[in-house]
Amino acid sequence: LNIRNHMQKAIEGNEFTLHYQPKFDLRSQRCSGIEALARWHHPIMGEISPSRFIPVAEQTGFIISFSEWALRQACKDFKILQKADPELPSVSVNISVLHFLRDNFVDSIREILREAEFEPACLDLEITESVLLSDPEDSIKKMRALKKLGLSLSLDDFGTGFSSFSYLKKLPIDTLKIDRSFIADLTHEKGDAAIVQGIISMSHHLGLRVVAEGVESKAQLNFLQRALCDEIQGFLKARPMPLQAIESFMSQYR
Ligand code: G
Ligand code: G
Ligand code: MN
Ligand code: NA
Repeated sequence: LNIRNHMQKAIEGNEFTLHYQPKFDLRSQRCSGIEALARWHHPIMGEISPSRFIPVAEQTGFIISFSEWALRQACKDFKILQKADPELPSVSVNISVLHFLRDNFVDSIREILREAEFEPACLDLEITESVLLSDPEDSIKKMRALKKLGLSLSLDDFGTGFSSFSYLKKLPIDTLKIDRSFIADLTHEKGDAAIVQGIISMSHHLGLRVVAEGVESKAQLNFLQRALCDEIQGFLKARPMPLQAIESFMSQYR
């Protein structure tokens, strides 16, 4: 099975779509944003998960055109969703390290925002700690330049990478997303509970908002509420869903 050769055609054939998973503010109970998650429906091979095709796209270099497609599509879809909920704050798009590290990454984001006539404050980019591995100072500069464009930055999958706390305090990010591996056993593993509580208080002292990912149970939600986590995302509240579904979800939610 060779998904490699099918990827360029897949963009042209509209085989990729973005699904959206809402995040919720624990204080106001309102939807605090949505995350775009790519889906590939191949006419013969069927559904191909991003955890399979993103790594292949990264190996082949296709990730750049894919990523630009995803950003453009998220901007388009967000404008539709804003009609269902004019108060919807922003859409988050996952950014591949390889895309982020390209010299012209900031220019490409600026160009996409301009072309889409998109309000920068409504775009959030999810990056991972791995952008710091090769040249941390250069990555921090890039992040500052992105913030200057007016968008927001989230640090995704936090806790699974190898970045050090000395960098964390320097990062011009807005939000930290606690990886779902720490949330999964939160209510029976003392160690995970301590780590999650610690990440939340540390983040607040650094002036960051905290999102807990992969919240699946009421018990996890209760813990996170007591720990003063800002936002949650996960199957307990909502799964990633197609544009039309999130559109009706949003209008019900208002
Ligand atoms: O939605 P799902 O759990 O299947 O996503 C699997 C992985 O693929 C996650 O790590 C997610 O961040 C990543 N992913 C989903 N959509 C995109 C995308 O548009 N771009 C990039 N770079 N990664 C994505
Ligand atoms: O790497 P990233 O955090 O972007 O990955 C998001 C992935 O997590 C998506 O593939 C999404 O489908 C998945 N996801 C979202 N909520 C939950 C959840 O509550 N439980 C589990 N197991 N996965 C989730
Ligand atoms: Mn993410
Ligand atoms: Na994650």
